[in-house]
Amino acid sequence: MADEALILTETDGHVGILRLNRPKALNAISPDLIQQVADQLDQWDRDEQIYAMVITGSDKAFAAGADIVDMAPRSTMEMHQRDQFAVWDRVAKVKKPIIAAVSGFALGGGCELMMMCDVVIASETAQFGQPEINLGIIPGAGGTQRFTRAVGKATAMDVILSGRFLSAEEALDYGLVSRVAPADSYLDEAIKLAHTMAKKGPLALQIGKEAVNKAFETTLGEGVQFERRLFYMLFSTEDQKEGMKAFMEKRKPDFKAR
Ligand code: DAK
Repeated sequence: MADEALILTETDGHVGILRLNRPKALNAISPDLIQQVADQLDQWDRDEQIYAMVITGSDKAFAAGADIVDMAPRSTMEMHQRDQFAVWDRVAKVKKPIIAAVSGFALGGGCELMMMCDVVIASETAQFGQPEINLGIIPGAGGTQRFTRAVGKATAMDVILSGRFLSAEEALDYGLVSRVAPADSYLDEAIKLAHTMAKKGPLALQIGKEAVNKAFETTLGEGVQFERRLFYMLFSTEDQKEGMKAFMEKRKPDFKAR
């Protein structure tokens, strides 16, 4: 029998939906799995018909971390030679918006993958953590940085140094996720949000994502200058002309990603 696919994908209008599919291992992220995720997201990023993406897992686990069984025997040089960071980093470089629809465990690399997305919609059953400390390591795919930027130092230290999990409600309070939805509708809500985004100007979506992400990389003054240049740039697009014309003509805009 052929191996089960590690990811399942579908498109719904202008939205790409990717499901992590190693349910028996709680979607533990093996090198092959993250490679396939990055390849698929890159493909949709280049696809002119896709405007927004959703990543999800199973109801029990978004992903319980990088694959511990795969990592356990590795030497320092093996980890170095495989340079797995490069493939993880590709997820954070996707230009189009990505919504994570998270249920059950989002731990370690699973939480890090989620934090590379732009919006997180959590099921009320979701649990979040960076429990690498239990394994004698620390987060390796940006967890110490992105988790800290999301929740602040006090909570980041509490969670990362103890290995404890946050509930969905805590994650919402701390700003790690943007919404909590009932267990039977979190995915629908994420897809609905992706469709809402997909109705906007696709170029403005990408530029808006780039501008918000810049806030984590620069000073306020430089960030505002960066925003201003991107703002001017959008006045060279047909979508800006169409968006403002449609407003004045009291009709819905017909954006063309041009
Ligand atoms: N890796 C491999 N298998 C895993 C796994 C993981 N992270 N998490 C769960 N599984 C497997 C279990 O071994 C078990 O397999 P079988 O025994 O059935 O064969 C199956 O999934 C079901 O798990 P449990 O029986 O343990 O289920 P429970 O409901 O009792 O417990 C749990 C659920 C999530 C609390 C528990 O499974 C657990 O503690 N899992 C490990 C969580 C964890 O420590 N995560 C952090 C892993 S370290 C890097 C990039 C990223 C990273 C590192 C480097 N580079 C770019 C180089 C990230 C590192 C990590 O994420």
